[in-house]
Amino acid sequence: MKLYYNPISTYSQKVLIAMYEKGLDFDSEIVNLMDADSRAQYREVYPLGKVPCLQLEDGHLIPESSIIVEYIDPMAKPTLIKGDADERRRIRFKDRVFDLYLNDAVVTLLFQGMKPESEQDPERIEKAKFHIATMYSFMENEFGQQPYANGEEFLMSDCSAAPGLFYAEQVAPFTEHKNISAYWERLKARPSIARTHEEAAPILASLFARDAA
Ligand SMILES: N[C@@H](CCC(=O)N[C@@H](CS)C(=O)NCC(=O)O)C(=O)O
Repeated sequence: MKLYYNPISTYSQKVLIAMYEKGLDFDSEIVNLMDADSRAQYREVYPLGKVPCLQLEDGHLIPESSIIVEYIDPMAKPTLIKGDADERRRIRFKDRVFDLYLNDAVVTLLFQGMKPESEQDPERIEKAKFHIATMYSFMENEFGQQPYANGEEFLMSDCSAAPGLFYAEQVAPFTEHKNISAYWERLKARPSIARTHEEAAPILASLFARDAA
């Protein structure tokens, strides 16, 4: 199987973390989302142009990060979506809210912050800040009671929380939330997550150097 992804993409990082946790072998192709030719070429593979996307040996495509994690979950341990129907629902719920209201909101702040102030969209910024503040309050309470998003074990929901928190350190610091901060320290200590940061670092460094030039 082959993963189309980009190391700095939050949704790609979510899938990479799951892959690395499981130690799965996969081919990969980096899609340069900043480059028009690379994007156009990738749209020949997957017309929506979104990463990540997993391609199976027979050419079949599996887009969407959560669906990819669900697909690879039975392939190797540790299992990332487990328990009875209600426990699985709770894992999927957190996966989804971390995607929609943490990850997307943080990326909105990141991209809006790269624009000159006159081109920023104050309404989008306000909405993103509201989503992040609401998520922080929810997460601070949850992580006061359990070490990981759905209890004692690292699961799919934690794969989803990590990329948003990685970028949140820059645009929506959570240092005042001691339980989220402690959770983030636990996440960063995991080899799977540290590896995604190492892979993203050179691309982020060149991006910021280019912006500063
Ligand atoms: N719901 C999708 C979201 C994927 C997504 O938005 N990926 C971003 C990168 S993090 C992307 O491909 N952006 C390029 C574009 O929208 O053209 C998932 O969970 O995989």
